[in-house]
Amino acid sequence: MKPDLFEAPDYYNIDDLLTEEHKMIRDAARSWVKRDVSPIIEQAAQDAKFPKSIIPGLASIGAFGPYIPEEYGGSGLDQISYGLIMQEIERGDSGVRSTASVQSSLVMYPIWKYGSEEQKQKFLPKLASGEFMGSFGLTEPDHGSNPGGMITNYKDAGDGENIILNGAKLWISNSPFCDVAVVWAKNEEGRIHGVIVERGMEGFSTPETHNKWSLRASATGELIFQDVKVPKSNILPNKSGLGAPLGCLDSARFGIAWGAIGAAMDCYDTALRYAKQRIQFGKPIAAFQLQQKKLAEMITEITKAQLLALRLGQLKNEDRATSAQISMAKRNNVEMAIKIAREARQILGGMGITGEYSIMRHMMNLESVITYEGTHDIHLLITGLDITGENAFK
Ligand code: TGC
Ligand code: FAD
Repeated sequence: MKPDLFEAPDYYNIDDLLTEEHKMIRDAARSWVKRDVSPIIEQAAQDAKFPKSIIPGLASIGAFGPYIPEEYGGSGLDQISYGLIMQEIERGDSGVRSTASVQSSLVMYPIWKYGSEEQKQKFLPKLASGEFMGSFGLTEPDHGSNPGGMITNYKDAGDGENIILNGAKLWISNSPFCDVAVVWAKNEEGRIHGVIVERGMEGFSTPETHNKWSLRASATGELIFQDVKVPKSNILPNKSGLGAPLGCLDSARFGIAWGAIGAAMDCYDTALRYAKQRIQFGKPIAAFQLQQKKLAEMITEITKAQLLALRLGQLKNEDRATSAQISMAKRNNVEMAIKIAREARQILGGMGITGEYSIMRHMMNLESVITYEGTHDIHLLITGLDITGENAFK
């Protein structure tokens, strides 16, 4: 792969709206990605292997629980810092950002928000340091966009101490190597609860899903529960119902809205540099109007997405961001990134399909990003419901 020459576009001087702390956190993540992710990520994707060697680095830049309070091992940062870290990581690779998103927003967040003090003390510091890695099991083979229909369930073991968990989750990021899984399951009354399942519990297995053309540097798999005995003390006590997992998704979708900007910036920056250097018909291809149209539209869309994410971050810092606003940003920014990846690929001609450049990897990764955490269609329907009051899901 070519050396990482990334220079971040900031067409509207958005840096002026960030604090010195924001910029410091962002720049630390950016340097780490250049030094520790860029040199290895193409090979990891080609080999379809999550590079576990980067886990300590992710912890060191605050990617595991950026906004979780320091007393639990988190970094105690604001939401804009969280977004900027996700942007920089996804600039490197969406699969690496996935690992961080799941750990922070889908594993640490529910334990922090819905867990008991004992659960927080037991799990959060180890998750923040990367000693424990987590996964989040909501999707099932027959329940993707409609998680409320889930069939994974538990019943009382009758011994006063345990529950018995049965079911299966599919498409689970980090599952093949997770130490703990936050699993959403129905109790005997059909109410959804979060349960912390730990590796080693009998009847719990995590087979890997192979042959993916997307997010190849992220490990994806199943979570299978066959009469797994789980202590009742592992049930998250402080929130139940579908709103509990959906609340976690709000936090993860926010991170994706920022992360997608990173992937788009990398594609744009690569294509711009290439267009200035590649000579055809005696001129750099950047001098042709057709290529300028692509590049000009890319920087316009990136700038709009940056402003959308920043405003959402401000609202989230004030605890005023609605789920529907988060959906709009996730949907818009991922679509923006995937379109830019496709156009950028064309600017590189044949070179664009090789692993010498990051663009094709970003493009394939974004096919997952536009589907997970709520598909492109589902987020449109969330906006539709919000503005019309009419539910078009069912
Ligand atoms: P609905 O009746 O609308 O809602 C049920 C309850 O949930 C509440 N709620 C929310 N709460 C917090 N945040 C949100 N975003 C919420 N959306 C809804 C709602 O108020 C209600 O509460 P209550 O108290 O009245 O019961 O539910 P529905 O069954 O009609 O479904 C709505 C729908 C389709 C929007 C929702 O289910 C949905 O978002 N579907 C998409 C599923 C999804 O996003 N799955 C993601 C799986 S995790 C993943 O992909 C990780 S990838 C990670 C990575 O690698 O980065
Ligand atoms: P379906 O729900 O079957 O949707 C198929 C199509 O139908 C889509 O185009 C959808 O938009 C459309 N559709 C569905 N319902 C409607 C409707 N009401 N109106 C109009 N159109 C509709 N899940 C987890 O729980 N944890 C994870 O860590 C996780 N990681 C993932 C990693 C990867 C790489 C991938 C690909 C997925 C991951 N997922 C995870 C699952 C992901 O959230 C689901 O794939 C996603 O929610 C869509 O579900 P589905 O694939 O079952 O598609």
